[in-house]
Amino acid sequence: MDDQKVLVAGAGKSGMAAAKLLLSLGGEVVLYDSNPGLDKNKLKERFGQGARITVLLGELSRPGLVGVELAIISPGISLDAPFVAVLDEAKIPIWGEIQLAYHVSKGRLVAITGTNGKTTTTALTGAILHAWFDEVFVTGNIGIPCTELALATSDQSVTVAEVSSFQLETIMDYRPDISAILNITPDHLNRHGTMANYIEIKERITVNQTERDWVVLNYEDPILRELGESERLKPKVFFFSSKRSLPEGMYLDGEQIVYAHDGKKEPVVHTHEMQLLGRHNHENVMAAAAIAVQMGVSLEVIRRVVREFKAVEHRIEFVRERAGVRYYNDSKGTNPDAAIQAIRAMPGPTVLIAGGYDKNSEYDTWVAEFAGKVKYLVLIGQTRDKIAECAHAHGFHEIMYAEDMAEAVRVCAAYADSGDSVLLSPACASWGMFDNYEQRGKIFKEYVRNL
Ligand code: UMA
Repeated sequence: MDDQKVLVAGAGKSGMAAAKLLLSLGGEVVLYDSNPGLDKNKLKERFGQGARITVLLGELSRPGLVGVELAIISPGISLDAPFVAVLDEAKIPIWGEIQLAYHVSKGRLVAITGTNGKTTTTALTGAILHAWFDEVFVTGNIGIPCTELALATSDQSVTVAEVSSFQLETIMDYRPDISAILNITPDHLNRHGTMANYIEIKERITVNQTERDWVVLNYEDPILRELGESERLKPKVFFFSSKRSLPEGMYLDGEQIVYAHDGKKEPVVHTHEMQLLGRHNHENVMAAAAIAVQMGVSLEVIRRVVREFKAVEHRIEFVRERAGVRYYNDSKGTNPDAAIQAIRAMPGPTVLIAGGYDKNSEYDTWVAEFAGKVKYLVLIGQTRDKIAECAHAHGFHEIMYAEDMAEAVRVCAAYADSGDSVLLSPACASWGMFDNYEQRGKIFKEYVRNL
């Protein structure tokens, strides 16, 4: 990498971290962002005086690529973006940001993907491994770019990475020692086009794995069961199940998580001891525990950390109780499937805030979950009409519109009775009204705390 001239596409978190990494390796960087409104000088200043970096904004043309040997692309950028054609034409190879991090990282790698639950599972796996190993890094889609921590890794370290389909789309030889796919349900179809394409990209987490490696898979997800039983898969398979006992693997027996191996059945943890709510969280715990046992962590340590572990921010996060109403922030519920899990996890009648940016999702299965649980639906954002239409078609008519989050929270506080829950779980992305789901969740919490 030293001395190479590399184009880094995207000046967000990933692009900035990738550029810094390349510069510390002795390379030269062309930082490119399609947004012409960014401030070139401010961006350059963030790399310090004399850094070998050029910033290009707006449209990318061939002259800007002179001497460029490699391009590193940020996860949020689709391969259909117009400038990618310019890179292709110039025959410049394109690596994803996680591929660059992999290229320079040392030690063992655990990579976790899935449509939902990956942030919780990554954080929990990181916490368990922290309690066992000296050097553990938790990174990736969870919010810390892999390239930010790559140089800190060592032969002894363990990296736990949350990886999204956006990141997996542009891997080359990325090979985790242990991978996990938690579930695959429709999401990001506006970017990936078809479900078949989305599945293929998610399954790429295993493509470079060998017989020495492991993949942890959800036995109750038909796509993943088929993958686990297929000839094309090279790594060893560890299944977990929330519905049936397995001869080998991790499973839920009533309310007890059990680890079955070598003819033994060992209790891991009882769900009542956990602070994480909902069946989907039991699956996340099983996946994290499965990874940890493969890494040699004792069941005693796994049990202790699982008992102490609290929900990650924005994932069915309890905010406060006011006038007998409990408020939950599930801003990370950015697709219908994630939002279903949140509704199921609610203890009783619920006033739900939903809506946002349209990712071409279908809302039928999510709306079907409302029966007997959701009292009122408060809609915000671009998808308001599409969701309202779908809800009416399913016989759900208790719908209100709010112009912004402030109004949504006010409406909920007015309509919720003591014993009810108010849940922000939008089933949609945040874009259009907010910068990202974190900002949406923080704003919700602020309004709730100020009630
Ligand atoms: N940009 C272009 N051209 C384009 C599109 C975007 O230049 O065609 C530029 C934008 O102008 C912007 C930059 O790219 O300046 C943004 O890059 P990015 O969208 O990759 O955002 P980062 O800040 O680098 O954050 C990314 C992940 N974002 C996405 O995948 C959209 C973060 O995941 C991740 O935490 C971070 O890297 C660190 O690894 C967020 C996310 O929404 C949380 N992920 C999706 C999800 O969880 O569903 C996949």
